[in-house]
Amino acid sequence: MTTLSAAGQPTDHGPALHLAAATTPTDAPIASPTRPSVSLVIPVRNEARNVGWVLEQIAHDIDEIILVDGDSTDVTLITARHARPDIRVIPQQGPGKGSALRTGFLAATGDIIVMMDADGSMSPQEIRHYLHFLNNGYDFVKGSRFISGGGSLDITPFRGLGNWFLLTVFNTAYHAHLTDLCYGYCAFHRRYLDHLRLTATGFEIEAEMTVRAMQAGLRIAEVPSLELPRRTGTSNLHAIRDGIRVLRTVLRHHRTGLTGHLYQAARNAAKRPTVPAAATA
Ligand SMILES: Nc1nc2c(ncn2[C@@H]2O[C@H](COP(=O)(O)OP(=O)(O)O)[C@@H](O)[C@H]2O)c(=O)[nH]1
Ligand SMILES: [Mg+2]
Repeated sequence: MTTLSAAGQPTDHGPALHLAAATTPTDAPIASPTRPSVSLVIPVRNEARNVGWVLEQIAHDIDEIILVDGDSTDVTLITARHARPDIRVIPQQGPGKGSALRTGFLAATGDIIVMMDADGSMSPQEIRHYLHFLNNGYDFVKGSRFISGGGSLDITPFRGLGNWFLLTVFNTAYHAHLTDLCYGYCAFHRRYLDHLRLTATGFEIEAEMTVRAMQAGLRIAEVPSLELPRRTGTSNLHAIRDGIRVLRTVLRHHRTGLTGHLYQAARNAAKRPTVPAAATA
């Protein structure tokens, strides 16, 4: 894994399995010989008062904007289409933000997929930083609010503590040196979507993506991101319920080292089916 320091200097912490593949002729951008095409996936649920502000700032060199709707009951979709008539709107398959993102990823056609929220907490101007690193050898780029140059005006102290705890568990379990875990601003090459093997349905999707990217040996970069306050409305996240889901996700996939083997042994023991009484007769 490779992360970037605040100064943008790479520091290697592990194997970089996919760099060679990224330079093969078969991976050349389809849309243009010079620039890979970009799909932006935005999960949206009742963000009528925020989504227009977000869409109006998206640069026109983003090739495709996919809004994945979670049964919004307000005028989110009307507002969105008014702001950007060229957006694609698709309904999410399954419940939760995770299902919405997975629906959007499958529908995306760009060489690169960027995901961001619709509540105004993420600035579309930062997209170019993610693209810069993807266009220069990295496979998976995640925003971080906790490296120099980043920050959050949205996170509560309680959620900050939870994120720190979950990040510590993650870094310990996977021998990683990341600085943020539960943050939904992220980008990756679409050719790695299958490697991520995503199954999460809720807010734990972001942690699952990071875990899977680590396990697949993708070159990971973190870029500083400033999380702005949600413009209006309230968060859909429940800190304790969703925090537990993130913890379970991080531990479920942990298979290396003594702790990973112990954890999987305990899981398997707990899952072992009991033999029905009739079958033993
Ligand atoms: N499609 C869809 N979008 C969702 C769902 N839950 C949240 N979102 C969107 O995901 C983004 C982040 O949600 P938010 O409530 O702000 O969570 P927070 O940023 O973690 O506090 C926003 O754009 C929401 O509209 C969902 O169930 N379905
Ligand atoms: Mg938010």
